[in-house]
Amino acid sequence: MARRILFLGPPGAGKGTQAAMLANALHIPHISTGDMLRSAVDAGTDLGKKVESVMAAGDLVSDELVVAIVDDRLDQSDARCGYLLDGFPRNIAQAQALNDAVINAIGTVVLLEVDADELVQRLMKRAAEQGRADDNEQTIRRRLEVYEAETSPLVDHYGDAVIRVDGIGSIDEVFSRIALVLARS
Ligand code: B4P
Repeated sequence: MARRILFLGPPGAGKGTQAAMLANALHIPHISTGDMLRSAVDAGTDLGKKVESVMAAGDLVSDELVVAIVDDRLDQSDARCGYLLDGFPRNIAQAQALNDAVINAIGTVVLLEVDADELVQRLMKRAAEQGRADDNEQTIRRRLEVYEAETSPLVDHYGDAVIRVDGIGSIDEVFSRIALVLARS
């Protein structure tokens, strides 16, 4: 059966980390809008030039740009047998912009829950280790505000499809929790 899974959660909750592991285990593509946008910035493409300053400020890239790259990605043949969406949709407008067939096909929404102190700690640690442009204290606070205002309403939007998973613990512990709830769903 094709699995179509969506990962929700605040910045630093472990979406990217867990989504990559789960997609690998399920042999489905891991579609991360954050990764696609960072690649565009690194490659200096027209898209990258348009989004660089927005991402560095911790704001959301325009819905039009993001929906277009996701639409293109979902049209690729490897996405026919399922996919894991990480970081998309980021607001209700993006959720509504996906066509009905895609929205109806999303079977499971995994919501990773982590408290704000731990989120800031993780992202500051990554800032020290990797130096991502949007991992600095001011931008991290902005990203958390944007999550609360724009993204958290998606939890109600997806209603019964949402499975809450405690995101505190080691990466392997969190992965085991996700695998368990998915096996039951
Ligand atoms: P994303 O790339 O989606 O970044 P993020 O929400 O900050 O989370 P990320 O996946 O990187 O971190 P994770 O929680 O895995 O977005 C970046 C930017 O792109 C956005 O701010 C926006 O500008 C733009 N963007 C992306 N999608 C968009 C969209 N749809 N619409 C508009 N704009 C969009 O991990 C964080 C850290 O925690 C890592 O260092 C990890 O190693 C660590 N960690 C993970 N699990 C842990 C654990 N269990 N214990 C301890 N540390 C852990």
